[in-house]
Amino acid sequence: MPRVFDFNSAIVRTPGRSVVDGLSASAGPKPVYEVVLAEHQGYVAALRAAGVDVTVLPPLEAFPDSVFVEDPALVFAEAAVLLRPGAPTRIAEAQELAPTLRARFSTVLTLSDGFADGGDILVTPGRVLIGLSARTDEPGAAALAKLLESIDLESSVVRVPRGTLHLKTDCSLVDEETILATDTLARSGLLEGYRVLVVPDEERHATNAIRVNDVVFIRAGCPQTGALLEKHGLNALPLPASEIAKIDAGLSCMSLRWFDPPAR
Ligand code: CIR
Repeated sequence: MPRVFDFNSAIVRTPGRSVVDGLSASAGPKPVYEVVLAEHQGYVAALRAAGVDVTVLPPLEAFPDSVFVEDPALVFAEAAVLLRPGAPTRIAEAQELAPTLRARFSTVLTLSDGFADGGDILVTPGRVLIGLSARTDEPGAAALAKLLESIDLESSVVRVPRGTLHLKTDCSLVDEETILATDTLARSGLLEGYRVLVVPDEERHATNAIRVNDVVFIRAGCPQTGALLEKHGLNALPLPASEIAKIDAGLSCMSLRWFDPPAR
């Protein structure tokens, strides 16, 4: 039985040159295209080294944030869900992904109400957390909970602390019962029932990690988080992501990952 972080398949999208105009909540410097591309290539190589078959989609210049394929869709072994991203410049990214998902999943559900970004969805064993944020609203969360129920997935709706882009900006699942999180999220009560590893404040950007099979990808330059995970018996793999961080992104956003059961 595969664990929720066992993946053998992933979809990514090569960043276009327009990625430098990706959305950002701050007025800081724009990312440098070549460095974003190098970070993306390192990420794809790490997924492949972890045993994942990666499909690389071509860049979409009309959508600066389309490299962050996690936001317009959700994927599970049993089905895919096309979402409605909450940023007006991103909503049409879902239809760009639709043909690829339809070719891989026999069931592709479509969110028809409200807005929801994949970055707000944390999949844990037995429960999917749906975060309400500036991108995911109540109608979107309620419609998504219904779709998940139709594929036998239980969910709970939680409120993401104000000022946090997505639920997974501040947390990630690192084993069946453990979540790596910021202190703010740990104190919010929203992770009740899980063991929480709190990242030191100066490394708060390390919380957007991803567990892929037996490795946890974390952002490079976060040694305390690496040590925290190692102490917990986990294998941390640091990956450069400081350039995509300039447009508010982290490691989970750059792929859709699932376990494709071998044909019987
Ligand atoms: C955005 O604001 O939509 C992009 N610049 C960053 C998206 C990051 N996605 C994620 O955390 N799932």
